[in-house]
Amino acid sequence: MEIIVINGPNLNMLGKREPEIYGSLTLSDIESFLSSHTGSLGENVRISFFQSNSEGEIVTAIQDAYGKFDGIVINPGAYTHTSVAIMDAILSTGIPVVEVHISNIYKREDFRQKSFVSGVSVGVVSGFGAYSYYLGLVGLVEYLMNEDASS
Ligand code: CA2
Repeated sequence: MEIIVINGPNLNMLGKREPEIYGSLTLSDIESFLSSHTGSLGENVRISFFQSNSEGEIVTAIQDAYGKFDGIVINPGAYTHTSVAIMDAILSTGIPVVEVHISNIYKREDFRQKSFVSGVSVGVVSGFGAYSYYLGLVGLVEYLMNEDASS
């Protein structure tokens, strides 16, 4: 089972600024944590990573995932709240997606409480810090295993 974890704009700055909101781990720390824990989710689970600050590059990464990846964990960053293009890319590939957020977007400003991605996702994890990525990954693997079993 091939999973890609996609991170959107400014998430490459994790651990460098605003630790009170986004924690002290860097994106590379989070990716290492996920890589070292995929084995416990099943011996056939493999994980890849992609980050971009550009909406178009994220759309292309989602399109390119078609035929290569079984599922996507995505933190679209601020594009969560604005991007019809990312929503359409997810719909166009039909790849199961789990949306994750470090902060609880529903406890923050009004503009963060709208997500274009939630409605095209299998599920959403928000507010558990860096651990949201792991919880999202566990949920996605479970979803894909059940999907396999029922097809
Ligand atoms: O909570 C999340 O994971 C967010 O997706 C993070 C986005 C924000 O726009 C979303 O509303 C919620 C922002 C990521 C910015 O990351 C930074 C990391 C370090 C320093 C500054 C920003």
